[in-house]
Amino acid sequence: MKKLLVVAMLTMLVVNTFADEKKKKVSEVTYKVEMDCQSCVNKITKNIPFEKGVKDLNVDMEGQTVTVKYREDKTTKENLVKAFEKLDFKAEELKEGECSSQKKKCCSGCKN
Ligand SMILES: [Cu+2]
Repeated sequence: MKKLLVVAMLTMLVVNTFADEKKKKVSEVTYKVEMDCQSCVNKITKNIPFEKGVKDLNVDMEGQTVTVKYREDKTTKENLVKAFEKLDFKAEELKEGECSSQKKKCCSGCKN
């Protein structure tokens, strides 16, 4: 009977650890962001990484996209959009397979 209790406690511990890991999950989101020149890019790379929950940032000026890695327990996609808005950029989530901008060039990398 005691053994069963130990097993039950261990199981709970494992489940708890698992739940914590889930909370710390890092997600990735790509936004369509209109960037005209290097100073636009600089503005983003100098500010967005300091937003709460942001782990990593990748700016693609050619493709007019910004990919952000963020902690799901610290921020949301909506919060990140607001962060872009604060810098006067309109960020729109890029759905998978979708072309990122009006520029035809970018479409070479698209899946459709
Ligand atoms: Cu610019």
